[in-house]
Amino acid sequence: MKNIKESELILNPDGSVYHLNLKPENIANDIIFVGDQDRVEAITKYFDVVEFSTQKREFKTQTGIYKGKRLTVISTGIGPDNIDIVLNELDALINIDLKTRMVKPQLTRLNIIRVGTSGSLQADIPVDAFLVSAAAIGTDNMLHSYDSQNIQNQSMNELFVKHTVWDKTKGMPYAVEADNDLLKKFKKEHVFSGITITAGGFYGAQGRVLRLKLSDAALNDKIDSFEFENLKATNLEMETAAIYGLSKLLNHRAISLNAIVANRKDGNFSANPYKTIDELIQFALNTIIE
Ligand code: R1P
Ligand code: URA
Repeated sequence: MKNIKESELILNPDGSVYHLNLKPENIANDIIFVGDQDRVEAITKYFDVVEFSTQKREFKTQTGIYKGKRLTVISTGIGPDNIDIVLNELDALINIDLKTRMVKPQLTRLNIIRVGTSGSLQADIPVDAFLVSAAAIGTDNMLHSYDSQNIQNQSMNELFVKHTVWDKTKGMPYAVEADNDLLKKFKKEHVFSGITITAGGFYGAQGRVLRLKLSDAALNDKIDSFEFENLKATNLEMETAAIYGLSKLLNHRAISLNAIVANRKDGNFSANPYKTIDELIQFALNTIIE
């Protein structure tokens, strides 16, 4: 095996990975992903102790102990392109020897828990609900840079393309499932579950019209009625499919928890999204330590 060149795995002068500014000892094996950098402290304020903090660009990281368990919280910023950076650099921190630049013979698995916000596609999944993504379909193309056909659910891909009469000039959607053990753990009675659609944008890519005409104005209505093996397409956000896809490829476990802040069917937005997010944070933390 050859070592990885400096141009491919870039390290900062202090030996930390390029974008995240982290060294291997700075992270726990259980990592919470959030989009918003201010949400990192909204989580770690519940920790017994915070042992490490850093920030570079939108990537803010804190590691500490919650009720005896070591956890890392990291903000990814918005979108699947950032997930490409975060997951590759986290994996490098634990599975590549940064001194020899060789992949380690013994690989370590991370548990990744996304705590994010999302828009519901279903009238019966109201604002302020919690939702766990049993699977995700990425419409953003990020995963297609990798040899990933084997980890995609091809039957779900095909049905989604057929059902939505997908415009192939946009690139192909990719369907990936959640980690089964984490899904069982987080799928409580009060938590909705379904297929999350991950978009590469917030406005046009999620069917929002302000001043611009959409290329397919009926797309959200077609997505709403999509079902695969008793799972409905439930919500739209911007990271889950990328997290599920790269985690499967790198052999990490991932689950995505969503605070529903918008309902695209009835046009409502949560009256107090920060309260809902705080409740989801507490649910996530207490379920992680179960
Ligand atoms: C868009 O407002 C952002 O909110 C959602 C989307 O996935 C996107 O990142 O997640 P976060 O609240 O975690 O950022
Ligand atoms: N985040 C999204 O990406 N979409 C929504 O509708 C709400 C939050």
